[in-house]
Amino acid sequence: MKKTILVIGANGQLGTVLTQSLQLKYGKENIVASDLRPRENYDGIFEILDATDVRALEKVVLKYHIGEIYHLAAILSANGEKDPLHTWGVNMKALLNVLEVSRHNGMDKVFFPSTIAVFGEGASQENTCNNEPLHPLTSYGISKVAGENWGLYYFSKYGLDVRSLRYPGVIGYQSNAGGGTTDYAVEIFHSAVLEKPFTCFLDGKTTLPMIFIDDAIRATLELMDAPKESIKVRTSYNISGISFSPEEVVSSIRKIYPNFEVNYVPDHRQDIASKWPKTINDKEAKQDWGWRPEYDMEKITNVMVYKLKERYN
Ligand code: AKB
Repeated sequence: MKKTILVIGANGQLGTVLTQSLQLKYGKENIVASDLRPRENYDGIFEILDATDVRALEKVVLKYHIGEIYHLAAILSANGEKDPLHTWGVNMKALLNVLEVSRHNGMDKVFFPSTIAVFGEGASQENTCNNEPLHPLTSYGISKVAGENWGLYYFSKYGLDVRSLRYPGVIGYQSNAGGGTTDYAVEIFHSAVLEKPFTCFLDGKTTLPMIFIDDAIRATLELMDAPKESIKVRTSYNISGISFSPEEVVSSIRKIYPNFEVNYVPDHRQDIASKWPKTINDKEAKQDWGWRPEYDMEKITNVMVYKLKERYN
């Protein structure tokens, strides 16, 4: 059956690639991309939309008979700490608008991204399980924990089919990351390919969970395709890709660029990263809808270098 899908935050790191994958899967005419600003050279339906404006959101939903929403827009961890109350306000308002408009307009499904930033005080940092305590120490993390619980609430109270993943740091070549604590893992590849020295804002030994963009997109589509009865976690699913430290990604890059220069100047983002998990246990995602990552360090490095070389040459 044909359905029209709205992607909110379509210009972001995930949104850019997700809109393309959805266009391939469902046809260009069935995907409405939206963001605060237009996207240059976008081939498809695009709407300027601020999801904190509930009327504007409902107008787009009615105009295109939207049946499914991917709500990706949010202020991320590092940027979020510049003005924590603003971050809370924007992230929560946009999500609650999406949930309310969805419930009143008979939405089939809603996707809401969560994050490893939901973990903090009191959670094990190794092999962190889905049901570890959630006491985050960033405004972004707090808004995502609340968002997960609102998802569960709308599912339990109104039967709205809200689904969610806790993304690790996403590594992709298509667009830059923006405002996150894991952004170094994207920026480092740009410096390597441009043969420029790189200053890393995290300490070289800070291991964090990461995932390659293709795995992240596939996980999203697999979760959304899974039969309703197999979705047992209605807050959000842990998903694991690969875990590495800056020193490990540097060793991998040096197999291609042996003279790649890196120095470590940890800043405020180090405090955020130090409280996050190092490795993730994603047993529920594996059991419930068959999640399996495909990209390891070597494969990620090779694809990133190949694709960025293509872009810069
Ligand atoms: C960030 O660093 O804030 C994000 C995330 C892990 O959610 N990439």
